[in-house]
Amino acid sequence: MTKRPILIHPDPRLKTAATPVGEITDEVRRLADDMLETMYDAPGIGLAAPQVGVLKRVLVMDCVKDEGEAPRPLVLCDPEIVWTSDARNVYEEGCLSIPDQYAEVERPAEVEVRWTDLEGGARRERFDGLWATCVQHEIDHLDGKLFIDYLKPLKRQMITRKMQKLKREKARA
Ligand code: K1U
Ligand code: ZN
Repeated sequence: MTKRPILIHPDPRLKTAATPVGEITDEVRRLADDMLETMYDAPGIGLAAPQVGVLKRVLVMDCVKDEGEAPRPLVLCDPEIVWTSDARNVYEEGCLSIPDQYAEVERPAEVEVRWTDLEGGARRERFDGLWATCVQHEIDHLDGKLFIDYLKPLKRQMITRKMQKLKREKARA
């Protein structure tokens, strides 16, 4: 397992729709392993392949919060939302590609998702709470969408400028 660098917004790869993985190969399994290592190290509760510069439809997540509870790493290849609840939920989201910036985003409270697992099996599960928020945030990444795209233009612009400054400073260091 290798930790990979996480792209920081703005980057054209974060605005590009990723392509389906199709068949599960060793390369996809290696990518998923690296993404889990990168996510846990960050630390984060989710990560999508475009965030590590790979434009493939793969995401990982683990929203287990309690210290005493066993981790539940999930790898979703080619995920599709097949049902959303009418009920909606507001959560203050963050993003590993937009460090230290948080904003409230409203999304469906529950979603049902279909995906392919690392053994090539078809999976389907209903998510709620933080899991539902996280899986929608990660599928947005696969479609080239960021949580700041839900914000008013002025707020989005302000965050983008902060990130440009951060990237300039990092490049100089
Ligand atoms: O996709 C990402 O950038 C990861 C992001 C996922 C996410 C967070 C909040 C709402 C929706 C999706 C993160 O993991 S940001 C870091 C974070 O939320 C966190 C970090 C440590 C402990 C608990 C949460
Ligand atoms: Zn994100």
